[in-house]
Amino acid sequence: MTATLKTCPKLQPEDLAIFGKPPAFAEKLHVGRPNVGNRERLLQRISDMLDRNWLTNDGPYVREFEKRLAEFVGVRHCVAMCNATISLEIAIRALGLTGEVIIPSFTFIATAHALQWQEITPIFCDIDPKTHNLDPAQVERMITPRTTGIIGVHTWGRPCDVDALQAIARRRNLQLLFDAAHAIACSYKGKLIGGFGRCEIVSFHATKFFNSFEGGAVLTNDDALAGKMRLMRNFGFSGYDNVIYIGTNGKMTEVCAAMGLTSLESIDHFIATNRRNHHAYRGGLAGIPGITFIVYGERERTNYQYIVLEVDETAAGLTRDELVAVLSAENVLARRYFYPGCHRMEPYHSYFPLASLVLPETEKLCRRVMVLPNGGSVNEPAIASICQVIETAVANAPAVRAALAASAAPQAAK
Ligand code: T4K
Repeated sequence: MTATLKTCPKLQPEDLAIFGKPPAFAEKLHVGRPNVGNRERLLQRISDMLDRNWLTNDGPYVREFEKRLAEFVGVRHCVAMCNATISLEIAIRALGLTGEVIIPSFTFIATAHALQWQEITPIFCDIDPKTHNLDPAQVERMITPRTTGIIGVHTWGRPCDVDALQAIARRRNLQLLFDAAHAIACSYKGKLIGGFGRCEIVSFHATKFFNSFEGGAVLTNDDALAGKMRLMRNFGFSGYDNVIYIGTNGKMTEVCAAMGLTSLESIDHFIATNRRNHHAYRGGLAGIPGITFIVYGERERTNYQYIVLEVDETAAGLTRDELVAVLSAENVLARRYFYPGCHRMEPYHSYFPLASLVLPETEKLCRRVMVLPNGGSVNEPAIASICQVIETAVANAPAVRAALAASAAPQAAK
C-alpha cells in the first residue's frame, strides 16, 4: 500500500509538524515495509502445501527454493534455514572458527552475536567511510595469533573489497566469509554476491529486499561444507534415528519457502520499484547542504533496497537525530541503522570499553547515517514530500533546533 498524503507542501518552517501543523502523512511510514510478490501465487502454494501435509523439514518447497536461488546466484549450494542469524552461527561452526574473528562494528548486532553465542570473540574493525564496509588496511592491524577468520559485511548491498580481504585471508591463513544479509541480487566485479569467500550468508527477513517472512541461507561452492551445514541445521540427523554430528534446529519451514519462491519471481519488479524511488530521492535531496545521499555505482548490479543519507551537522545546521525527530513528527519513521554500533551495545561495551578509540570512522558514521522508507510503500509524491520536509528543516535549522529543544525541555524536567 502506498502512503497517503494528507497535507499541503511543507515549504515554510511553520508548515512542519514540530510547529504544531498536521503531519505530512496520515499513517506512519516505516523503513522495512515488506516487499510482497504475487499474492494469489503465494496463497495457491500455501493451499497446495496444506493438501500435501508436509510443513517443514526439507520439504519440496524448501528444495525448490534452494535450487532456484542457487541457480539465480550462480553457486553450487544454497542451504536454506530459519533465519540469517542461525545461518551465520552454523556457518561459523561448520568452518571451525574459534578464538577471535574480525568483523565491522558497523553492522546489525546479529553478526557479532552469532560469534559471541559460541564464545568466539568478535573483534570490531573500522570501516572505510567511502564504502561503509570493512577497511582492509584496518583488518590487517586487528589480526592476532588468536584470529581464525574475517566476516565481511556487504552493507546496504554495496560489496566489500572482496579481493583485498581474500588476499589478507590467504596470506594470514584465515577463513573468509561474508554476511550478505543485504546483498541478494547485488554484484561484485559483475558477479552476483553469494559465491565469494568460503561462504556467504543471506537474509530473507520481512524487512529485507526479498523475504520469506523469516529466513536465511548459506550460499557456497564447497560441497563438503554444504553437506556439514545440512546436517547441522537438522540436529545432525543423517536419516531416521541416526545422529552423526552436533546440530541445532535451523530448518526453514515450507510456508517460508513458499513465500521465498514467490518473492524470487518478483525480484525484477522489486528492483524496478526501489530504483525508481532511489532516483526520486536522489533528485529531491540534491543540493541540500549537509545531506549526502549514498548512490549505488552503475557498474554493479544492486537491489537499491536502502535509501541512506549522511548528515553533516556543521553544514546542515541540524544533527542526524534532530532530522530524525523532525521526520518522525511527520510520521516518517527514519531509522538510525546501525546506531550506536555493536561496540557500544552489550555485552561488547563491557568487554571492550575503549573500542571506540580504534573505530573513529565507525563512531562518526553511527552519528551521521539514517535510512528512509523504500519499496512499494512510497511513491514519487510521497518521496517529494519527505525530501521537502528535509529541505525546509535544513533551510530553517536554527528555528527547528529551538523548537525541538523547547519540546524536549518539559520532558527533561519531569
Ligand atoms: N546481518 C545483517 C547485516 C543484518 O542486517 C541482519 C538483519 C542479519 C545479519 C540477521 O538476519 P535475520 O536473522 O534477521 O534473518 C531488523 C531485522 O529484524 C533484521 O532482520 C535486520 N537485519 C535489521 C537491519 O533490521 P529491526 O529491529 O529494525 O526490525 P523490526 O522487526 O523492528 O522491523 C523494522 C520495521 O520494519 C518496523 O518498524 C516496521 C517494518 N516492518 C517489520 C516487520 C517485521 C513491517 O512493516 N512489517 C513486518 O513484518 O531489525
